[in-house]
Amino acid sequence: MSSARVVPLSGFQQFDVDEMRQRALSFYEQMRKRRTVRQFSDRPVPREIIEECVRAAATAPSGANLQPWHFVVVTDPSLKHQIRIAAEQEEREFYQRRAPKEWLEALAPLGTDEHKPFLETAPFLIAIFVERYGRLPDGRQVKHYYPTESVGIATGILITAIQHVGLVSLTHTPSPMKFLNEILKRPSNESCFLLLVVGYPADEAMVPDIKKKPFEEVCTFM
Ligand code: IYR
Repeated sequence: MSSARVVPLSGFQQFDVDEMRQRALSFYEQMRKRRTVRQFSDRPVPREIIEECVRAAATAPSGANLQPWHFVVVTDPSLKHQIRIAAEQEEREFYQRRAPKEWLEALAPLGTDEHKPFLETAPFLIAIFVERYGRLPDGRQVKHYYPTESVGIATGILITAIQHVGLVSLTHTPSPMKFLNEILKRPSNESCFLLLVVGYPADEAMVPDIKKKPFEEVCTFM
């Protein structure tokens, strides 16, 4: 017999098929407008907006419900400055030396380079950490299951929530990201999954002219 403690499913919403169709369409219409933005305004965003978005992210399903994530929301200008300096140093290495030609060619349509001023301009940097394993108060390790997948799902929800409230984000992946553990004082069982830059777009923001693959290419019904 299962030893799971269960409660009735509550809060599940059902809609008639016409309304489902309408909702599916309008959600798609909203999501297709999402663009990754690299030019941010310094216009402030109330902290509670970001807090609710992170709360939404932390509802994500996770391996054995162990919730192997930690979100560090950075607003302090001196921390942002340190992050920018360290990220640009890694990125210079990447663009000038480490990146193979093939990778640079794949990035060319995005117009990215080692300059990351948005790390100081945007009001929020959210460093999303994966807990590779958990730690009990006595220091013993707890195995985590599918931590990367779990944090990937939570991050997707976070990006969606940010779009939903009328802000933009940039999924930034300075590589390697170890410096974020040091600057943000995170323990060694955590590694940074992604640095999400969040705020309003700059008035003059431009985005690359890129397209999503056609539906038929990304989905098969069988
Ligand atoms: N981390 C670098 C390079 C970069 C890599 C990928 I894959 C991108 O989709 C975009 C950029 C940077 O942030 O510039």
